[in-house]
Formats: sequence, structure tokens, C-alpha cells
Amino acid sequence: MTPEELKEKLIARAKELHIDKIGFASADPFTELRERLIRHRELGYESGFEEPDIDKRTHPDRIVPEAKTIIAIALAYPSKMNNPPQSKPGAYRGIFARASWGRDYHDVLREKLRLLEASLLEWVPHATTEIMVDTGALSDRAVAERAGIGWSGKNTAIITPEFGSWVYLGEMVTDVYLPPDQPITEQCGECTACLDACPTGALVQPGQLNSQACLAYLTQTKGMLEEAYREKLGNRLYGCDTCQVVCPHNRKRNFTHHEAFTPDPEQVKPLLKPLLTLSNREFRERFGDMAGSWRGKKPIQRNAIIALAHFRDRTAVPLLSRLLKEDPRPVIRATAAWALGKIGGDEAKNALMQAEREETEAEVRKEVENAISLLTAGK
Ligand code: B12
Ligand code: SF4
Ligand code: SF4
Repeated sequence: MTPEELKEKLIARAKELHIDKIGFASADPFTELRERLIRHRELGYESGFEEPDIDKRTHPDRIVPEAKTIIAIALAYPSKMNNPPQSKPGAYRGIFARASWGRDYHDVLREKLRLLEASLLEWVPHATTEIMVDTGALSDRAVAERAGIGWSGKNTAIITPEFGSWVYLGEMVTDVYLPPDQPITEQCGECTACLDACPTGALVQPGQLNSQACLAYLTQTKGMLEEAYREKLGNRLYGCDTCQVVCPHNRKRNFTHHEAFTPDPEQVKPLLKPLLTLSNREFRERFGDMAGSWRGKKPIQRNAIIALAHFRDRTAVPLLSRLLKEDPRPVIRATAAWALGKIGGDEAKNALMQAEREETEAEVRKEVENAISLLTAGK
């Protein structure tokens, strides 16, 4: 079989597997990306979730010896929910970003890539392959860009002409030669909607993200959230979609053909208060199969407390007071103290005064004292 014929067979197989886009890239080193990743690190813009070995990130032959080709795939996911439950006073809700809707996309893309890999190995039995989705060493976006899946937008997302940026990416590195595709032309033009809309200014310039200021990153941290960011978080429990929602290439784009990604509205837009009392087991049962639960329940609960403060939900005061008094995790107590200060009222103030007498942890005491001064100044 010629490389051209093999490529055609893989494209046909991908179609059978309901893979929305497939592209082929050479496995040459990513020289330009290497420079960018070094600069990114120097500037302190990394999230810490990336593979730390920059050489490995940019040399596919460190993953598959004699690597010749990277087969890139993309799967489209929905941007709209049917019948989303509405937040109501006393029954406010948080939101998981779209990349966490339905089944964990890592599993869905890996399953498809494994089936594609099985076909390749049937046709080329001596082939060596390695599959990656998100957690692999390579930059999925740099691969997708080189394979012609989409262009790299000013919001840093890969934008496809067919599905906008609502696509997950994955790839297979192999030592089999397949004719490469061409990258597609960048189509952002003069638009700056994403840079203008970003709540924290994390997009420092077109195509460059300071992860440390990005809400998508901050929702996944486990410590205290800096106060300036608490105000910007809104009701986000996991991730942030703002710079994609405003993108004109995503307008009216809602792809629902992968059933696996259909969101359960009660799971992706859950009531906030019940989140705060979930046991580990209950959390795993309700949220364990979502991409957005990989950091466990603490960040989600911390974000839920911040969301209750955002809504100024007075009905949450008894629950927040109990957390402040009893929760064993200082981050949760400290965030509850801050939230009580924001929500205000006599009951909140009493809970804070009691904590001022009893709390011993410095980090929590600081938040308690700040919250009391806020309430005293506001009187
Ligand atoms: C770390 C990480 C994050 C970090 C940092 C994101 C970032 N923009 O760097 C945080 C936690 C913030 C994050 C958030 C999100 N992430 Co994320 N994340 C990753 C991960 C693991 C590594 C990304 C990385 O290395 N970043 C470092 C930068 C420097 O490299 P890069 O973006 O990969 O590469 C591009 C740039 O370097 C650029 N570039 C190279 N040279 C130059 C030179 C110039 C001048 C310019 C302008 C650009 C440029 O070109 C490359 C290709 O576009 C990838 C999976 C993977 N293994 O690649 C997923 C991935 C990027 N994330 C993804 C998603 C879906 C998200 C979220 C949308 C989730 C959400 N809703 O909250 C947000 C989007 C936030 C945003 N604006 O990027 C998808 C993106 C799909 C797509 N269509 O692009 C990926 C590919 C996972 C996947 N397999 O589907 N993520
Ligand atoms: S994900 Fe949110 S915070 Fe991050 S760059 Fe986009 S709009 Fe800004
Ligand atoms: S919002 Fe505009 S500038 Fe940003 S990625 Fe979309 S088209 Fe590009």
C-alpha cells in the first residue's frame, strides 16, 4: 500500500469512528514552539499542568523513536444546554465549563484513537504508535495547527472553520510515513473580542496567555484564591468559556452529535449549597466521570462558596457559618469567612465574631478580621 492509499484508508476509518476532523503532520521538531515555551516559562506564565520537559514537548522522536507522522484528531462538543435550570434567590447555581460537559473527553478521544490505532496496526503490523489526549507531552494545539485542523486564535484556542473552537484535540505519534497536510490560514483578522472580554486580562497579547491570571486555571487551584480574582470568578465552578463564547467563529455553533458529551443539566449547573456538604464518596458518584472533577472536591467547594458570595445569598449564611466553625480545611474556613463578610447581616457578623475568638489558623484569622472590618465599616 502506498502512503497516499494508507492515508485515505485512515481518513475513511476516522469517518466510520465519527471522528469529526483528522489531519496529518510531520513529526519534525517543533522549533518555534520550543522558543515560545522557554519564554513562557521565563515570564512565569505556565500553569504547572504542562509536561515540564520542554525538549520532550517539542521532539516527537523522544516519544516514538524514528517518529515520522503525527495523526491529529478533533471532536466537536456542544456549546448549549437544553432546558438549563435557572438560578433563583435561595437556590443559586454554579456552572462547569463546556469542556467538562458529558463524559470525560479524555476517555472518549482515547477510545477513538485506540480504534484508529488498531486499524493502522492491522495495515502496518510493525508500526510503533503512541496516543495522547491532553495529558501527553506534546502541545495538542501545536500539533493540530501543523496538521491543518484549525488555526491558533488570539484566545490561544485552535479554531476550526467547521466547528469553531468547540473541539477537543488528540493525536497519535507514529513511525509510519503519511503525507502531511498543510496548516490553514489564520482567520482572526482585526477582531479582538476575546482580549476585550477576558475578565482578568489574562490574554496579555494576541495568542499569549498568562495562565496564572486565567480563571480557567484559577478554578483548578487548591489554595486560597487571591481576593482580586474572587471578585471575578462569578459562579464558575470549573473552567472558563468567556473568550470562546464571544468569538464570532463560535456564533450559532452547537454540535450535539456526540451523545457522550450531552450535559446533564443538574450535574453541570448544580445547586451551590448542596455541594458544600457532599462527602468524598457522594462527590465521586455525582461528579467523578466529568473532566472537571480531576482535582477533587476542594476547589469546587471553594469556588461554590465564592459563588454564594457573588450572589449575596443570605440563605447560605447558616451553612457558611457552620463551615467556618467546623470544616477541617483552612482554605474552606477562610473562604467562608470572606463570603460571610461579603454577604453581611447580623447572623454573618456573629459567626465571624465567634470565629475571631476561637480560630487559631493565621490564614483563616486574617480573612475573619478583614471580613469583620468590612462589615463594621459598612454599618
Ligand atoms: C496547560 C493547559 C491549560 C492551562 C493553560 C492554557 C494555555 N492557553 O496555555 C489552563 C489551565 C489555563 C487551560 C485552560 C483551558 N484549556 Co487547556 N490545556 C492545557 C494543556 C495541558 C497544555 C497547554 C500548553 O502547553 N500551553 C502552553 C502554550 C504556550 O502552548 P500551547 O497553547 O499548547 O501552544 C500554542 C502556542 O504555543 C502557540 N504559539 C506557538 N508559538 C507562537 C508564537 C506566537 C507569536 C504566538 C502568538 C503563538 C504561538 O501555538 C501553539 C498552538 O496553538 C493542553 C493539552 C496539551 N497537552 O497540549 C490543554 C488544552 C490546550 N486545553 C484545552 C481546553 C479546552 C481548555 C479550556 C477551554 C477549558 C475551559 N473551558 O476552561 C481553557 C481555555 C483557556 C485558554 N484561553 O487557553 C484544549 C484546547 C482545545 C482547542 N480547541 O484549542 C486542550 C488542547 C486540551 C485538549 N486535548 O483538547 N489549559
Ligand atoms: S479562559 Fe477566561 S480568564 Fe482565561 S483567558 Fe479566556 S476569558 Fe480570560
Ligand atoms: S474572538 Fe476574535 S480575535 Fe479572539 S479568537 Fe475569536 S476571532 Fe480571533
